Amino acid sequence: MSTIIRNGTVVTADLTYKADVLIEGGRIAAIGEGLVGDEVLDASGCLIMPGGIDPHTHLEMPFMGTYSADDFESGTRAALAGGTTMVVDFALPSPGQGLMDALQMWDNKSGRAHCDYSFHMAVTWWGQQVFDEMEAVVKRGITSFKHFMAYKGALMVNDDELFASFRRVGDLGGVALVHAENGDVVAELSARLLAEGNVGPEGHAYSRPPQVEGEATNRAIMVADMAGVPLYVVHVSCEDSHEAIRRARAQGKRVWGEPLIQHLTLDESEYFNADWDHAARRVMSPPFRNKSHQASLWAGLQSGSLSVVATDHCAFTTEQKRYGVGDFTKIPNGTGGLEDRMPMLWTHGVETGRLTPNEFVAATSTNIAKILGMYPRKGAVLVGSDADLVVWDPGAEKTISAGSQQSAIDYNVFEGQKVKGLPRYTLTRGVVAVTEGKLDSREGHGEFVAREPRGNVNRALSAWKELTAPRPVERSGIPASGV
Ligand code: DUC
Ligand code: ZN
Ligand code: ZN
Ligand code: ZN
Repeated sequence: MSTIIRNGTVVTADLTYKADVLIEGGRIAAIGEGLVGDEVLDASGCLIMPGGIDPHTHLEMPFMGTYSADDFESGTRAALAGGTTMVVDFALPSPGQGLMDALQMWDNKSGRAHCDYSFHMAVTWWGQQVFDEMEAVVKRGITSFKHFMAYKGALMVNDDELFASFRRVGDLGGVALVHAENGDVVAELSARLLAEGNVGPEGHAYSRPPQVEGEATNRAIMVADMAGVPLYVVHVSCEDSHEAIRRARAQGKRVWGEPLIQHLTLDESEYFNADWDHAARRVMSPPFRNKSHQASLWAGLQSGSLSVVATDHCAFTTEQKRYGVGDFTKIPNGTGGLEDRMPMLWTHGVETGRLTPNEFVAATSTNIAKILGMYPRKGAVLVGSDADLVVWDPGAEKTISAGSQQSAIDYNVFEGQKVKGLPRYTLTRGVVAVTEGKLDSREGHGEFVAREPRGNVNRALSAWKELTAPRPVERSGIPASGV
């Protein structure tokens, strides 16, 4: 059985052109004119783009005394409904747990996925076992390792551990990821706020000012430079961390930044809403910022200093959020966004003229496929690529509402927002999973995507090698000791 997508315009990260796309065996078999196929999908008025890749999700993750509410089943349904055809989730060993052991847990959970997926491995503690197992993890096709510089007493790693792990990742040809917030300062500020009676959700934002993110981002960049490892900074929310990334890139360092669709479109006023539930539902780390930081993130996407738009999809129900009544530090951190990322970015990015359709494709799919070593199997419209495609209708509109979403939670942080630009069809490896908002996907259809180490290094300055490859200096005339 073959499928042909007719009458559309192909839009990739660098090209826009009229062509039909023929799909056979789950892959793109031909691109051109006058092709024939068994099943015909009409793409009149639509754009044929690589399906979205969300490289930052937390599905069914044990966290802050509970589990995130969307699992691989509901989470990947939400992804497909919004035009995203692949997610990269974080395998998260609890401190002391082996990496391969954690990977087994994520393998088990992900069997229910409706679309393809891969994993990053989190390094939440350090020791010989972690060092040894990292090689086996890379051999399994997982080449990206995440480090939390926050969540003190739980997931956080200290600088000695960060440096050791970064060096190991570099030697294995992988990429280091960081959640960059200064966890010591956050813990200190949180304790003080609580002691002073600031127990509401707005306390969360006060406990994590932009400086804690800027400081940690700068530190991670410098440690990565000394370790020679490429660095990917997740959820860049403010000018302070963006500025550090911009500067590093201008110096030739291999550093990439990932803003989230939430930070691009929602701001800190959400935490001052008089409704406790409204504010708590938006508690995530880093918190939403003011409009000047938002402008900085948009500028980064336009100039290319920021590379990827993700969601950090980590959804909790209202009931779960209420664990934090009377103490904001107990509100499970996280928001949803998987289903809304592409329509929201199209609406606020392309419709407003901030981004071109090609830049939209780069930010939602192609750039991360390259960074993570899975291009052009993913993130491309090329003969031989997986037929993970979205036939995008730039004229289709809807109002976002929890009542009609795939996510398992009872609200949506974008509730009531009008979006323009939606999938007409979403295809996962050639199978039509969504037709004009109607989902017809299959649990278990998703497959694990193994990735190759890219092996690129992060050496900004030629001096780097001299300074970190020490050798003793031959000397004569050594003075007598102890005189
Ligand atoms: N931030 C969140 O808001 N949730 C999950 C983990 C994180 O870093
Ligand atoms: Zn994080
Ligand atoms: Zn995250
Ligand atoms: Zn299902």
